[in-house]
Amino acid sequence: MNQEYGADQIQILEGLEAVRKRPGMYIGSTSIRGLHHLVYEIVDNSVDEALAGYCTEINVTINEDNSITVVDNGRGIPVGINHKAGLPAVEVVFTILHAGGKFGGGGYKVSGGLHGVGASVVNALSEWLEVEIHTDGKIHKQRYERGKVMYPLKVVGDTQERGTRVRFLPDKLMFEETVFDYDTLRQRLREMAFLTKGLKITLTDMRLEEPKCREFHYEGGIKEYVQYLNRHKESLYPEIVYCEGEKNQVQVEIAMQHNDSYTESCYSFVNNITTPEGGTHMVGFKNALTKTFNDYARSQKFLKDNEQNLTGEDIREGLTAIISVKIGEPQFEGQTKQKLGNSEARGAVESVFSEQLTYFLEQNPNVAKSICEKAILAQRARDAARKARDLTRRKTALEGMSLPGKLADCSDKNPENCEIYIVEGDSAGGSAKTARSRATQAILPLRGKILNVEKARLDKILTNEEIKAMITAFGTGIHDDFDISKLRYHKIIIMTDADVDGAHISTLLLTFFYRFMPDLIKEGYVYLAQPPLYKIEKNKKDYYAYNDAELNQILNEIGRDGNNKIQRYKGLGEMDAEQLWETTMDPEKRVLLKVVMDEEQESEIDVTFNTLMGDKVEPRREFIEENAKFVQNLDI
Ligand code: TSJ
Repeated sequence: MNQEYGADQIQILEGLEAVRKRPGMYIGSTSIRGLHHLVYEIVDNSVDEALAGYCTEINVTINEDNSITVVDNGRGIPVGINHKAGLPAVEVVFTILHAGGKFGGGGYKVSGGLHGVGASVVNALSEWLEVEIHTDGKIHKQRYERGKVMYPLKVVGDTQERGTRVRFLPDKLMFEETVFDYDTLRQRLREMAFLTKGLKITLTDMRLEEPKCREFHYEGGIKEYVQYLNRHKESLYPEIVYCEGEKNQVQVEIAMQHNDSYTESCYSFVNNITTPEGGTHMVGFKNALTKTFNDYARSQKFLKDNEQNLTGEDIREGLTAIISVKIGEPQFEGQTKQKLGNSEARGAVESVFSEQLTYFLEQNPNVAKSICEKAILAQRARDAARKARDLTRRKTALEGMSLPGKLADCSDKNPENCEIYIVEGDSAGGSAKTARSRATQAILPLRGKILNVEKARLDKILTNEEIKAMITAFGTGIHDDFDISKLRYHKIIIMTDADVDGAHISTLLLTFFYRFMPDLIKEGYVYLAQPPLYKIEKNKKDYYAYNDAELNQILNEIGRDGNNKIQRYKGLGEMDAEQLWETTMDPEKRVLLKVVMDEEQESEIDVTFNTLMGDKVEPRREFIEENAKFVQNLDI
């Protein structure tokens, strides 16, 4: 190896050793989530090249050996010598830890895109990494192993193409898991494509016998994103409100459209990174939206002089929106650094959006009128809801939180030990009450279908008996009053029949939790019980199967002959208390599925729920079939 190389290299290796010592500090975690971050870290660099206007296509491949290849058709990472480091620029990118930039404050990644400083971290955490740059007719190549340079950058061939190719294999010593999930990458890459209009991104999975390939390419960018998010809903008007502009070096892009539901789905991004807690850009958007609509509604006399202003919530009822800003130096705040802090973003969004929205409303009076009318209806419903809520609040205050009559509560008062089974139907509820372990298991039977909260206004939801019963049983309150420390049970277990209706009820309940008490799901308190589908009786012994594969397995084990009696359970009601206990409720034997939610993919979860709840039947079936994706296997 080249002599002059030595001195510089030692220093460099020290840098990357720090990453290998505390990987979580640099990529957030060493779980599967951190593993996927490696890919985003590399792809971000190609997206930056696209934003700079030099790259139109990015190809991501999961190779057979679980390594990842990212190829772009940009200018190629510069191969010339960087004079400060005395090394080719590409080597600097992969071997010098960039202390500032992305890895500010708390030490973990707070900003993507625009700077491209994460490649060395990926390199440090890879068993090996190879980079190939195609430029000026030559292919330049370098290989690293666990961050160490294997040979100086060299020319390995001729090429007519232009661009950068990186292939890396995550280091098994550094990650709890090293198998990439196709769906996770697919969702994030689709999001990136929506956020970067015109950019074509492909994802190929070579691990399968028949490789899977998807292409994401949206000329309309976030306009198409809004269309996509609303795809299973009835939109209030055909147009997508869209605006784009720049002020004080903040690039602003907004797309929005109302649908006929009552829930708000506004998602914000900074430099293509989602900000689930919003921040200044979101505040700017909301301020501008509220003010512009109130001004318009007054000028058009939709609101009379003696009537109250519409609130932001009224105007955002049923709104799907994407707010995307690009900033040179984003500042992130909040515990999880998911909230934008830059004050200039608020002003920039407010000014760009107000001006263009005012113009849009003047040009599209029909759209403006539909939105105003919906907001005014929302305002009236809100008044009615407040009255209903005040009534329930006063009631609980007077009666000292009386628990619902149908609830069979448990005797233990320590929430950590307690579980509540929410059971479909009175008859199954009865069996569950007999079967349960009284000390720690409470039973709340629900009658028939529960209200679809996606399709009802707040006043109706809050007066629904089943919903009121759940709220009082949990003890947490809802919305702004929600207080998770008051939760009376640390396991909320949904128990429904193992059929399509049962799945539908489960998802109605999950939707209610997701909309009104999302922390229950985020904190991992919600579970689905798994009743068996079959009972097999042979020689006085009972076997239970939870799916068809298991049934086959059991039959293979015990022998397929005339002595088998197979019963297919059509509902919980067909089991007696003892069977219900044994198969579904006994903590020693039961299977529970934990409902999980990936906050980074919040917009996707939203869609998944909506898909199920919407009017169109086809996507609903799809969802039920895919239902398992929502949940993780637990305590088998
Ligand atoms: F950083 C990296 F290694 F992770 C990486 C960077 C990975 C991949 C797949 C692509 C890239 C990348 C970098 N693609 N394109 C670029 N472009 C530049 O680095 C570049 C090229 C030219 C100039 C210039 O000013 O001439 C500037 C830059 C930043």
